[in-house]
Amino acid sequence: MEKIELIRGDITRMEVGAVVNAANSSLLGGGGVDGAIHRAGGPEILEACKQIRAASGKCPTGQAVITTAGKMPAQRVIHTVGPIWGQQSETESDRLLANCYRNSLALAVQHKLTSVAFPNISTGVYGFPKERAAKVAIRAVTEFLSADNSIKQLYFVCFDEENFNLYESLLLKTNN
Ligand code: AR6
Repeated sequence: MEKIELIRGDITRMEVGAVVNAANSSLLGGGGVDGAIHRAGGPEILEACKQIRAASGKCPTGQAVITTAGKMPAQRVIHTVGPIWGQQSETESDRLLANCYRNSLALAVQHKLTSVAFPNISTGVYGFPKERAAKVAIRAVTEFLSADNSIKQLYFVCFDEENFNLYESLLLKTNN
């Protein structure tokens, strides 16, 4: 799938329509990529998240919401909440993680954003096995992109080497 590109690095530097954040259901920030995004984008992002909280409450697992990207080069941030590994069955975890990718892409389409950068949702603090998560992510976005023409470029931005290597070999397989 030539619309998918693999990158090793920091997602906060991506010049894209939307950077996806691996948030928690409070939407009020945290560590990992969430902390990095709030630091890089500045307080405007938290302000926008607080407004969403006030209007709509917590964000359920698998769902996504959109805010400003503050000072980051991206246009918007899409905050999605990945499943915590061990809190539900393995198949339910897969389904919820796939929902994160699908719902984030659907929100990007709704907002006419044509490029999206994803971190490796749930594979940090939330403990989702990395290879399993990569397979779910690749399948979910590939299915979405084959049915959609508006997203032109999708980036998997891997921060750690293990995820980068996994995606590299799995994406090679899906291309051959
Ligand atoms: N750019 C890209 N990826 C990153 C960056 C970065 N700057 N920093 C970390 N990662 P995690 P989760 C990768 O723990 O497992 C937060 O506290 C990291 O290597 O950020 O979904 C939230 O508030 C890992 O592969 O998210 C939630 O409470 C991936 O991002 C909770 O953590 C995801 O790791 C969510 O846990």
